[in-house]
Amino acid sequence: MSTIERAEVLIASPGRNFVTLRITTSDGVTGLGDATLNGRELAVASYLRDHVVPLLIGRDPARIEDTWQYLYRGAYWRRGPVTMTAIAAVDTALWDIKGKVADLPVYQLLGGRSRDGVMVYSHASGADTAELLDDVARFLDLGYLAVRAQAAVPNVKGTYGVRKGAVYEPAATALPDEQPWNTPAYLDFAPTYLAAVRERFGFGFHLLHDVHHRLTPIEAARFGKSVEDLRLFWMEDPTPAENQEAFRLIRRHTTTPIAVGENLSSIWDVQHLITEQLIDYVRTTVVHAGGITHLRRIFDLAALYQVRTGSHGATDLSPVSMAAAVHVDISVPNFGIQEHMGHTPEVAEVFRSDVRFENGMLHPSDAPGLGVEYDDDAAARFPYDPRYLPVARLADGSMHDW
Ligand code: GCO
Ligand code: MG
Repeated sequence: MSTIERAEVLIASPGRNFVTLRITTSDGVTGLGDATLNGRELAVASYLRDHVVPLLIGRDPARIEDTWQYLYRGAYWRRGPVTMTAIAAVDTALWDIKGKVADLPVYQLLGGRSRDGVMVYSHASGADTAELLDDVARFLDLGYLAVRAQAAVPNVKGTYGVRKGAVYEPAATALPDEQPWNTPAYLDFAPTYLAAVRERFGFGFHLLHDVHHRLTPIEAARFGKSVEDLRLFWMEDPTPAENQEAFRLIRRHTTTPIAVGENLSSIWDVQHLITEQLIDYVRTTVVHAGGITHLRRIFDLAALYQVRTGSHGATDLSPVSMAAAVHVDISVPNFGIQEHMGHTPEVAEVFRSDVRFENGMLHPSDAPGLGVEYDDDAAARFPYDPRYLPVARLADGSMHDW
């Protein structure tokens, strides 16, 4: 019987930090799993290195479900992003290994294709409406069928989601950047630029918007109502989701579809959102929600309630996660959309991925496993670089959700 012989925690920062788990079997087969938790990377690295790797050595790499249960139940302490990201890394690496052993791409192990390609959205942004419109035009020219639109709220420095250079990277400082927030200004301004996008480009593509947890339920209800005629594909994270009940209030007031889940880590965190049909898209991901095994469980629950998938795919998800996401997305019956921000050439030097973008869709690799390789020599050129996500404060100095 083949056994797990080695499990290495690899940390590299090709422009941003990534933590990767590489498992090697006694037959010399390797599997990769993403373990990146933006701004809290070393916590997952330690969880894996100090508490999980010793438990993996000698285990049967083919027993994916059993290993998942062993790490989840065996921790005693339940859920949480650090635990679930660590379990996800192991799970993803074992699926990669299973694919390589079977000589099949992972999506074939998941039941094969349910569709020809995975529709993705990318991020258009601007310092003002005019700049945003130019950026939307650029993404439509690139063939995107869906575009997310965010513009800087006047006089709110560092509004969420607005790109400064070529790449949007919020975890940009050695200590958390303090950014102001002003809800009334946002509520007045955001509907105007979303309307400007529809006026200029029409309704022939999907338009998305990320509220990024900034509103109370009643404010979110008002926002959703005010943009109903613009027929958004979704408004994302309109209010924080610790209290799943909160979404019932939003639902009572608006038909604007809702997407939630990028910072949630288990099926229990989205249980009521799904079973009470309080959302339309669930944004949990391979890396932060327990790997392919657990994500499929969430997506299957969602399918029962006509909730579709819309996984997170920001730059802090490594190409390993993005590849795994595309294998899942192409196979599940209730796929909705996949976020795709893309990575820089430096990231591609460390992670060689065969995922292809064509006509607004991503296509999985047909290589056995996930189809991603890790280049240790390239990684050695990009050592860990401590970075934090920003925090948000209101005008009176009190903390707000970033
Ligand atoms: C998104 C997200 C990201 C997050 C980031 C945090 O919709 O893509 O909101 O931009 O802020 O992933 O690490
Ligand atoms: Mg988001």
